Amino acid sequence: MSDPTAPDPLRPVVPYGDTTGDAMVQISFTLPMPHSKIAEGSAQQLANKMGMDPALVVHAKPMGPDFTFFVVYGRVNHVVDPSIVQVVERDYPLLTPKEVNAAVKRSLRRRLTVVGACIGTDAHTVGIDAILNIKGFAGEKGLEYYRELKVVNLGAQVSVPQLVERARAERADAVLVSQVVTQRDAHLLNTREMSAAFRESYPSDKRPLLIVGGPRFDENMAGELGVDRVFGRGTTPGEVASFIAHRLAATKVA
Ligand code: B12
Repeated sequence: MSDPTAPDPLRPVVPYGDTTGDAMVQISFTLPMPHSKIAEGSAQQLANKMGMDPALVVHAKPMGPDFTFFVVYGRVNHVVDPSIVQVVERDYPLLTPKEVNAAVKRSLRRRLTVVGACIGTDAHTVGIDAILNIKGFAGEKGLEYYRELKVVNLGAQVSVPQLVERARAERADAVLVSQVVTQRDAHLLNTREMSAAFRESYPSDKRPLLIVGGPRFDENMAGELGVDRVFGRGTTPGEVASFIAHRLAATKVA
């Protein structure tokens, strides 16, 4: 039974700094200015303009001759309302590898092929490897461990045409794409290019499941990006395998 004296987790809150309800936060940023008192004053001004009052520069470090990194501590005057926050909740059950294998076997009667890659110029392979490689992540084995999954990991800096071509050659059931670099919205542009290419290259009922992941994606953006699911930071292989089993096994059986 839930504790009737426990605070409502969806009640409005302010940040906690030193004491409950003090609304103190700490932010960090870099200004393109050499370190000086004027630079510190400028950092304080920025924090004030962002709604921090008082704002205290607690750390300033020159980053080369022309830049300074700041940490500013201060009070904000905003209250957050968790009851109106929208998040993507997991809407499928978490399965064990054994259960995923059984679901694939039952519904497809063959192994399910997963093709994965980092696309564009992105060379950050640790994330996709955490999901695909047998050694896995956070104590969970990666998709290569699953007997009924065939994993083709194309590695880094794969172009969209190369990815589509390989997905077709492998008859991929699911395509997993990683995007870690977000400079100039590269992750969004590359993902849109990728999903458009798959839509162009496949009839809608034959297209593989498109899954994208990376630490700075907003999981709410799947529709906007033209993919079936977005996974953010801290994703584990089991979550991804369960999603694939849930979506593919469900559609093939239906
Ligand atoms: C290791 C690293 C590198 C290594 C990469 C080695 C490799 N083989 O991957 C090297 C040294 C090559 C590198 C290079 C660069 N890097 Co770097 N790098 C990092 C670092 C320190 C760690 C990334 C990492 O491995 N995380 C661990 C993994 C497990 O986490 P993850 O990627 O988030 O993955 C998880 C989830 O996001 C999710 N996930 C990820 N992908 C997918 C895909 C699918 C399908 C699914 C379901 C889930 C999923 O699941 C994973 C497990 O939970 C980060 C900073 C940081 N602390 O994050 C910077 C960082 C990503 N790098 C950065 C930059 C700028 C670069 C360079 C441009 C630097 C330069 N000037 O040369 C180059 C770019 C190279 C290139 N062409 O891409 C910036 C990116 C900034 C931005 N806004 O885009 C970061 C954030 C550092 C920083 N703070 O500035 N980097």
